[in-house]
Amino acid sequence: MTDIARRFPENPLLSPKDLIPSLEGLKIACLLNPGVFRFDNKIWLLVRVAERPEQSEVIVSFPILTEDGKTEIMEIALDDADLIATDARVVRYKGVDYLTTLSHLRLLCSDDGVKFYEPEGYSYLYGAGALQTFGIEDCRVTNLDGKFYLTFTGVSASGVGVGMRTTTDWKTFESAGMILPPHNKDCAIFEEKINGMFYCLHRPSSVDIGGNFIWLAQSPDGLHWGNHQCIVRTRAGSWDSARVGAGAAPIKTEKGWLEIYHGATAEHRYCLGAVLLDLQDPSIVIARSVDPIMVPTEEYELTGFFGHVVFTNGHIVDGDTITIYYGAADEHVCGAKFSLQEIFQNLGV
Ligand code: MAN
Repeated sequence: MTDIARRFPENPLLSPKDLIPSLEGLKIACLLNPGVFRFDNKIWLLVRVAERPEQSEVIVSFPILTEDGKTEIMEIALDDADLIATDARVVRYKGVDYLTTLSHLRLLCSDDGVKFYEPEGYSYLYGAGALQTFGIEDCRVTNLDGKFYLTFTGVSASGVGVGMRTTTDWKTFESAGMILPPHNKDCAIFEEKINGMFYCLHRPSSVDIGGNFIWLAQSPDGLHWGNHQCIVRTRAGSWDSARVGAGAAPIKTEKGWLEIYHGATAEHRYCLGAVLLDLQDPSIVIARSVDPIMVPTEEYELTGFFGHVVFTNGHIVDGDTITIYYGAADEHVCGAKFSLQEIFQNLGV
């Protein structure tokens, strides 16, 4: 038994029907991949809300943002010879790639970690400017020295990169623009500095030579990143053969920094595994899961907007228990608990 996740019996915790769309004329297609943090004695999710108009049988339609923040709807006839629509998530039209949904981020909170609600007085976070016109996605939330660092995927026709905003009160935000240029995503900043330096994991994609690997970078200020090192590569024939990417910020343990990451095959099956990094020098990989710690097995993970996916970018830690919140089939938000000791067993440490 390699799947050691204890799924919440209440799963899915949140589904598209549970929230109202941000705009009249749009429907929530997916609710997924939340960043997770503690604040004000509550557990919070910063959920990715992916929207589009109700779809018809003859046209595909999706929202995009203008550079000054207005929402426009693109409509393309499904029989248009210039349209390639084979992936639920992306379409290609006249040689340009578009996302089929537009994502923003929304705050929800909970007292028990199971029932989440939208608190009053907090705004939605939308894509802003030329590099986020196709939305913002999959935010990691790092709490470092009393400041929250939000690192998320910013998408536009110029590419997919890592945007960052910071906040201390979740009401006012400072934008640092794009901190890692395309193609890059899955960026998680460590919640402690090491020898005075910020560290992050990130996932550039190299098209011709290389691949979709997890990299480590350092920064003196959290804005300017250098000393990039490739630390986790895909493994041929394995559950993580086509893509690997970091989940949320690494968890500091006595054995090292524990990172829960996702691995995918060429067929787009997403599982979770773990990797243990040296406490003083996180470029040193101490151990890595041979078998995944979580595999899509439940109905809500196998079928949905994009099936056979478990994907996490947020967790909370309480002693031996790690509670991850995860996107299931790119459509629902679910929860699962892991024992740290059982993850160490999976890692053989
Ligand atoms: C991939 C998927 C999508 C996502 C885009 C852009 O296609 O992860 O869910 O919207 O990349 O990040």
